[in-house]
Amino acid sequence: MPIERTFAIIKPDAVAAGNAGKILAMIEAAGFRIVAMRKEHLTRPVAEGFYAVHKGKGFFAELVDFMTEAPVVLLALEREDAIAKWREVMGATNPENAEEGTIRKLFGTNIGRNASHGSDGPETAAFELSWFFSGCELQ
Ligand code: 3AN
Repeated sequence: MPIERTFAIIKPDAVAAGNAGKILAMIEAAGFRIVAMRKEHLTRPVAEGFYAVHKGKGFFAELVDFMTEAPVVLLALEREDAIAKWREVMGATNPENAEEGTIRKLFGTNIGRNASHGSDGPETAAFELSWFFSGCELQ
């Protein structure tokens, strides 16, 4: 498996609840190198642009409201098979369906307030990494 990068967010619910440190420890325990990391309170234009593929869906406004309600932690992660592995560590989108021991099962509340984000494929990862990090930060 090749070394790959993915983009992750520790979402507002998890940061506000004081779970960012526990999630970072899980990331390192799962063998990821933290390439870049920044805490930021997203503005609406930044969140809307990031989630542009979901524009027009019923939950779009709710998603943007949630993602801008409090600071998040933005991460560029690297390891073998990073995209699939990070989605495995996060668990299913809906915490109710997530495996025991996953981030969303441990720290998520519902399908919207689900503690973490991860890219769903190589093109998405490239777009999402470049949306938040410049080349010189991704070393
Ligand atoms: P994932 O983040 O697991 O790839 P997607 O791509 O289906 O999941 O959803 C994108 C984001 O939109 C997720 N972060 C999720 O929390 C949110 N979302 C998806 N479905 C709903 C919904 N029915 N209500 C509220 N938020 C949703």
